Amino acid sequence: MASTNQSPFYQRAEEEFHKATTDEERISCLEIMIKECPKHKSSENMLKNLTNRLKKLNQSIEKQKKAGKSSKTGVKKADMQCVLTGFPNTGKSTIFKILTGLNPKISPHPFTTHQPQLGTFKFEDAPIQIIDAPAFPSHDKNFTNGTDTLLFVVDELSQIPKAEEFLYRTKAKIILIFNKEDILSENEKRKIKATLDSKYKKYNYHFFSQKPSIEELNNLKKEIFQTFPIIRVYTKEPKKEASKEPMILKVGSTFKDAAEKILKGISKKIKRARIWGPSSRFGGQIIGLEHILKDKDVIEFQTR
Ligand SMILES: Nc1nc2c(ncn2[C@@H]2O[C@H](COP(=O)(O)OP(=O)(O)O)[C@@H](O)[C@H]2O)c(=O)[nH]1
Ligand SMILES: [Mg+2]
Repeated sequence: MASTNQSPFYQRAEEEFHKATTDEERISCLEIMIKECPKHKSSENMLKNLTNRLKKLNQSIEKQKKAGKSSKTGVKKADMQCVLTGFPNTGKSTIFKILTGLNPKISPHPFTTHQPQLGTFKFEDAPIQIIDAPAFPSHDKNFTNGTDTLLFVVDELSQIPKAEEFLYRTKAKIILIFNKEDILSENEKRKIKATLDSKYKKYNYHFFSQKPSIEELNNLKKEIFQTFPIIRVYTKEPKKEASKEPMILKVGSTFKDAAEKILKGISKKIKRARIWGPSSRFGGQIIGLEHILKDKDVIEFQTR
């Protein structure tokens, strides 16, 4: 692949492609290369070549998945996952502790977090997985590129442009957390806000500090929750209460998707299904497998 005359992003992705150690990394590089590759006649072959490689890698990953091998991070990804990311000492581990109640190492020395730490917090009744991962530049690209939502923690504006080189190829939604609000004067905070609103408009930002009020904490949780394209669906057995813990499904999921998530193959054995909640015309409506569910639906079904 000749990379001369390609965009800097292309060249960078190509470099990283050659250094990549996992198929996931190779795929994200190729996706950028394909996006950046000029779409005219003279690069047709090159584009084809890239697309073929991508296809093969995707197939190989599918195979690995079927064989039950986990990805390189060694972390089983939950339905909703977010990763704390940013430079050392910005307060990531402190936020992890506040959200999860777990005790990671917190210290004024940079790079205290060497191993990713895994935790969970709840927004309302839905569990969200959170990972306190090593700081830039020793971050794990599989986390920053592969997670659903990045909590990008900064305590200085200058960290934003510096981080972009680590974040440019992530597929995750990003919430920028401007941390250590407690040490900012009103005037400093106002200036920072103005810069975020003008120069860094693409980020949803959130001021935070180590002693948040219940309301501030809940607002952060809610904002994180809202980045996930999911719905919560509850199951119930006839004449019983609905489950307290929801199932988490992608937006647009059908009743069949829900049933299959409970038990693979079960949808073929369903005799009757009923629904209550936002997607039902009336409580207890009988539905078919293709019925599209909405957030907070309750489903009940009997099998043959
Ligand atoms: N003033 C202030 N200091 C904080 C805050 N959050 C964390 N720190 C301090 O910043 C340092 C680094 O925190 P840590 O959570 O280990 O950062 P990490 O390296 O990003 O994980 C520690 O000395 C913390 O006590 C905050 O909201 N306000
Ligand atoms: Mg840390």
